Amino acid sequence: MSIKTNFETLTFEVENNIGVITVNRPESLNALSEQVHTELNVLLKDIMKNNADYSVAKGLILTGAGDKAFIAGADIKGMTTMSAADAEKFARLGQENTLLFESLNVPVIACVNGYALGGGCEMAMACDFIFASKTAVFGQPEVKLGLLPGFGGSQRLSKLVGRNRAKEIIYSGRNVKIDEAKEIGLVVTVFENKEELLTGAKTYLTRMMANSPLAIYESKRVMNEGNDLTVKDGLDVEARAFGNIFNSQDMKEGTKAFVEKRAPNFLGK
Ligand code: DAK
Repeated sequence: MSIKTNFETLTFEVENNIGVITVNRPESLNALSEQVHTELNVLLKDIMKNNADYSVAKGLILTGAGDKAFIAGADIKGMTTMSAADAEKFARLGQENTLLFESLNVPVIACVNGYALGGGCEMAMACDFIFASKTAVFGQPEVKLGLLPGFGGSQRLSKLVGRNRAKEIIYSGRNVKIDEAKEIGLVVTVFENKEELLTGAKTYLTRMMANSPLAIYESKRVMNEGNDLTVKDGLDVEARAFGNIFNSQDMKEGTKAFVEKRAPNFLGK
């Protein structure tokens, strides 16, 4: 694997084809400084470049170091000295990272333990879905700081939980605890504690790996693309992808294995 893994604010470890990205600033509750976004940008682009054949990972996890937080937001201290030009650069970098998570060819699960506030909630929502422990607390408290969500929260929260609920959460800046987060569909699965959360996400990804990585990626691509389209245009994207996948080895292998009553051996191409 020829990808950079030695960062100051992140760790990246791969085991059994599952890559775990950990934001590693526990002393600041993993707040997103410019350095975190810069390093994340390098890592995500590296994964994109090297993972076309799924040799780096077939699934990814995004999480935060320590017991208290996933990510407690953008680094508020860093923002106090930012010029407007710095802020724009910071916003573009953060937004690009959320788009990179959505473009990666493998599923990305946000594993949220503790606070996922502001930019932290936004990074979690850019992943394919969110697993959380019972201590997870979500929120978009930007209005309390005279800001508004700047890494896509104003768009993605509405799509996940509905526009009215999203407005209510953003205007109030209030915390959303785990029971509510599960009830409104922000969180898919809840685990007892951080250890069970990470083990559970890895078990989930391992089971998923029996399926065709290419078919999973195409499903992800079509669903993300369709998010910005009318149903009619989205159906067109789906039909084209459905036709294209008939050229893949995985489709031939999957259907053949079914007929031959055996487990398929997918290659991701
Ligand atoms: N930034 C920097 N440091 C933070 C931080 C943050 N977001 N959150 C916590 N910390 C630091 C604390 O300052 C403290 O450090 P020391 O003061 O001890 O050096 C350490 O982490 C431990 O935090 P606390 O002592 O406060 O711990 P508590 O358990 O008492 O409280 C808390 C935990 C999460 C309730 C509290 O820390 C808190 O309210 N944190 C801030 C949460 C927040 O408001 N997050 C949203 C940030 S706004 C942009 C794009 C996006 C954004 C901005 C701009 N562009 C377009 C330019 C996004 C904005 C946000 O995310």
